[in-house]
Amino acid sequence: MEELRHKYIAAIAAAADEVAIESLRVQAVGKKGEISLRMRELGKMSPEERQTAGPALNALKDEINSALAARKASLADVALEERLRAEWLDVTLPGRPVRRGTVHPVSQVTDEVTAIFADMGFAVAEGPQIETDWHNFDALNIPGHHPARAEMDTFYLARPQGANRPPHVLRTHTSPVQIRSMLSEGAPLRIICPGRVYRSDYDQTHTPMFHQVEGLALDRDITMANLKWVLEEFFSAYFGTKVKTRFRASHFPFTEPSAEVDIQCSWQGGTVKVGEGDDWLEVLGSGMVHPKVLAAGNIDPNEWQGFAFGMGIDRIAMLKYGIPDLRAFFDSDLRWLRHYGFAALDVPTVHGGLSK
Ligand code: 2NM
Repeated sequence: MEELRHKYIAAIAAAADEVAIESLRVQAVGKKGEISLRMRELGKMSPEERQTAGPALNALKDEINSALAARKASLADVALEERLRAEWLDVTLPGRPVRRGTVHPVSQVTDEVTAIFADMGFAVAEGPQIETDWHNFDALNIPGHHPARAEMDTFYLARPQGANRPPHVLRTHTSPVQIRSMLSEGAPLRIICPGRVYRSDYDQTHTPMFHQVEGLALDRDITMANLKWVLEEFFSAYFGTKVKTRFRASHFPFTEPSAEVDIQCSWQGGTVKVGEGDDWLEVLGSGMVHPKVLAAGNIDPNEWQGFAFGMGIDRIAMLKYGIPDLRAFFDSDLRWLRHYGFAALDVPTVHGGLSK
């Protein structure tokens, strides 16, 4: 019995895993195990022998069972210790930084401009970037021989000879959107039209695709005075300081009279500052919508009149945010985008202050 006890206690202590423990359990205290076989032999013993052997076998069985359970528990402890060591994690380490994209200055400024004009009751209208030459030119009183229509300024879409559709162009301004709005909404009307426009031109200050915002206000009694107030209100809100404007007589086919608008600025060490000084910077074209343009938009020029204006978004973005090179706007250089881009939550609102 002492031999049995020794053999199993030593084997259990040496068991390396649960499989070994289970096999020892079957071998020692299983139904056909050694202890069970010995217990079956109790019947053949004399009553005296059985009196001592019975309790001793039971005690041994209990002892082996406890040793098995203890070994099992200690193996589990070792396994847990090993996992804790291997899967150790420093939860106090800083997170890995996630590189976020930025909002392009053109998008930011478009949102700023939209917020300011929305505050003055202008809705946003959008339209196709591929236009018929009627919407882009004829409806705007730009005749067939006008230089703006020449191949060199306008991107014409290929049209097979004898094709059964009008010539199409990449829009050269967003005015065709205003023609479409006149036709679909009628008067009165107060809209701005921001978007991409295309002209075949590429140098220091021109890219073949750029961004414009045009405005249109039609009612029975709109005048140039309303235009001047709206523009001064706009520039002051946009630049975050009172900005004077200067109107110079000009000429556009789609407005009569027409004016180019300058904003007050100063030059210091090669950088321009808006809203101070006594220099002027040309930023905008405008005028009273030509009666022929109203008529093309199916609006009666004897009943309605209004102002329109157009300016470059890229240009006013450069002025406000001190961006020196227009062409870099469209290079998609990540270093440039990270430098001049805006945080996604830097959302412009009139009440929140537009300039930061
Ligand atoms: C400009 C300058 C002057 C203009 C005119 C119109 C329309 F469609 F209503 F007639 N929209 N925009 C306009 C007028 C645009 O850009 C320099």
